[in-house]
Amino acid sequence: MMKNKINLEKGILENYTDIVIRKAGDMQGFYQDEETLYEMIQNGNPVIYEVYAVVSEGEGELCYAVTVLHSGRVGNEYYMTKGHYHQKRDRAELYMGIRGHGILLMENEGEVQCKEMRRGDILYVPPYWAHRSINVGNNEFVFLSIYPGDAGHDYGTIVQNGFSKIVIAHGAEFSIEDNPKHS
Ligand code: M6P
Ligand code: ZN
Repeated sequence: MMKNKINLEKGILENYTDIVIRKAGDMQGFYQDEETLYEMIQNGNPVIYEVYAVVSEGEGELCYAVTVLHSGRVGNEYYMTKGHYHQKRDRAELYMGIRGHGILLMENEGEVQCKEMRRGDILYVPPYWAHRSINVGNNEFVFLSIYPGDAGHDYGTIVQNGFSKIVIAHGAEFSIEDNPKHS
């Protein structure tokens, strides 16, 4: 697939090779409020985010994806992606905001970076940094990501330790706080 198109208004990638839909039930172990998450799973198991990707695996290749992160909360924590390190830790990634208002939370050896992302913002995830996106807005948060074909996703470390910070809603505002479950 040499040519492709994103509908920038809708944030839809026209031709994708892979789709991942993550519902509340796929997010167990990632949120603080396990009880509320469980209730959500019982009451319709809503979609948290969708990833439309063009995947070219292998060294030297590039993959890219449009992620549609829905607006919502699990307790007072915003809808977010699982977050991951790259299996090959020295692989970087590039993000560009398409629609909505989000945060890119990054972490490496106890150091945390937190960047807001809106339409047109370009954010660089350096090698070795774990990354998670969080929708702090009232509409869908949509962004493009580009990453090496051999990067791979390591979710295990995040499931085990979490990120050291969490993003919490206080009315219409958000705040970044220490993760009490972080180990
Ligand atoms: C971005 C990229 C993808 C990733 C997706 C969802 O589009 O980083 O590689 O799969 O976000 O994030 P996660 O895999 O952490 O759920
Ligand atoms: Zn990545």
